[in-house]
Amino acid sequence: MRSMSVAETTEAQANIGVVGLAVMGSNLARNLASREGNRVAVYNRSWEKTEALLEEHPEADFVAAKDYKEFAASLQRPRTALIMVKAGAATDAVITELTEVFEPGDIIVDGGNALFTDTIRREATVRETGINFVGAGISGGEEGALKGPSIMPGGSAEAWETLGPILKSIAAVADGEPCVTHIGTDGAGHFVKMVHNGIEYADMQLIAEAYDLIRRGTGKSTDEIADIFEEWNKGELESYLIEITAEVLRQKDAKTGQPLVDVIRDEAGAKGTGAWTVQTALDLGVPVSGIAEAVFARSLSSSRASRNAAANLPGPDEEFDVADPDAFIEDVRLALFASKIVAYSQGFDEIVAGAIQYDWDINLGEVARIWKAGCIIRAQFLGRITQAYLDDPKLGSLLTAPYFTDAIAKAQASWRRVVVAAARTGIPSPAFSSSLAYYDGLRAERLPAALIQGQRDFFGAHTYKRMDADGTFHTLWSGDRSEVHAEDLH
Ligand code: NBP
Repeated sequence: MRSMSVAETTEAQANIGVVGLAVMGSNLARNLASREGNRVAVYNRSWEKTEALLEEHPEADFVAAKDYKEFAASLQRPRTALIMVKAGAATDAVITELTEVFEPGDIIVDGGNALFTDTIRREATVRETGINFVGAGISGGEEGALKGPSIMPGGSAEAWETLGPILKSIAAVADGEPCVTHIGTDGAGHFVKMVHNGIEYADMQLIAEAYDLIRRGTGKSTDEIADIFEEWNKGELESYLIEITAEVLRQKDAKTGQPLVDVIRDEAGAKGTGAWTVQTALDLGVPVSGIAEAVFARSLSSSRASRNAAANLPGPDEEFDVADPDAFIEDVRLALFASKIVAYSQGFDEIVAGAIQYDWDINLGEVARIWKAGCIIRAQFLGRITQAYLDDPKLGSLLTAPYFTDAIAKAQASWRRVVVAAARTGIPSPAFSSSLAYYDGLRAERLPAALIQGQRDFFGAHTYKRMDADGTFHTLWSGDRSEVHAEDLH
């Protein structure tokens, strides 16, 4: 169908509009236009991108606007616009423009990677105009945007009524259901998307550690390790990230013929959503150590100057000499699975804490369900999480759900062997080992935190609680008093 500019049309014709036609926006606009019943208004600050989209995709039913006024005029009421611009100041600028041409009842959706606290702020500001504002996390990158992403919208229930069918029409599908659900009010969608990205960091780091241990422990080639990952992808580790890892490992460099992974600099980049997940977890007091280690591991990798300066620091004398490579590889697989369960459990703990803090009613089983397709952490494994919350909606830690308890029970001997082998031979495995430490900390009957409470009370009179009595106590520690007194401060 031929695309039109608004000047050629006489009435509002589009049921959805997209502002921002870079990689994500143009692919989402094409995805929207490809679905029955949708007519898509498109606008980009610079006309070149709009023009390129129209020229390259004459098959799509777009109504192109040259300014915000034309864009608003091309939309049926309630007007619905999806913003896909660079997160931050650009989003605020577009919101300001749209609120000037939209009316009460219309809907502005920010599909960019906004920080959830920005979304909370924006929702409150836009709500005053009577316009609905929805922050929607969208995962899946360029391909997901075109073929079907996983979508995590927040915002009001009223906005969801109009928006729901449109988002369902473009989302990925898992088990016959679209990978989108109304997450909760205001910033809930972007919060959940942020945690999704944090889990993604942990998942990637764990896979990288598994690869490193196998390569250095067994001397297998990248092609052989690709075969191992392909095999793993047929079992409980089945996931998009395991699948693409095999492909990345198999890739040869066009210039040298070497495995591409050996040519790429070992300095991992980051765009910040992993750091947000950890910063937010620190504020909420939720231990997300697997995610934090993954973020820090990227920082360490890109600290080139420090790494150069430390290159000659002494390591262990012990060689990494694996006697039974097949048994070791199976140990690594199980260690990866156990650590992955910990990372997801920590991520869901953060969502629970966020929901309490910000008063969101988030269905955790639904969150796992909409991550089953379209997004980067998509995996069959997520079905187990959905089931765990269906079986027990009040479930505390995911680790206590029978399936996961069982999986870790089966994996833990391997997990411990791998962490010991890595420590003895000096192979960094921060995510494997911190996940194991978290697991042991969580299940410990008694932790050395009692000593920390003693230290705190000693230097700062921070008080402590006793095992054998209610109330808060402070001890008059040493000094010139010969006796130690405890007094109930209440
Ligand atoms: P970019 O993040 O590269 O942003 C480029 C777009 O922002 C262009 O359309 C540009 O218009 C527009 N823009 C800017 Br910059 N400043 C503007 C302003 N003041 N007013 C209006 N428009 C402005 O695009 P992207 O990679 O497609 O990502 C879009 C959003 O989706 C981001 O928030 C991103 O974080 C998120 N996201 C990306 C991915 C991914 O895989 N890339 C995945 C998931 C989410 P111009 O053409 O006139 O310069």
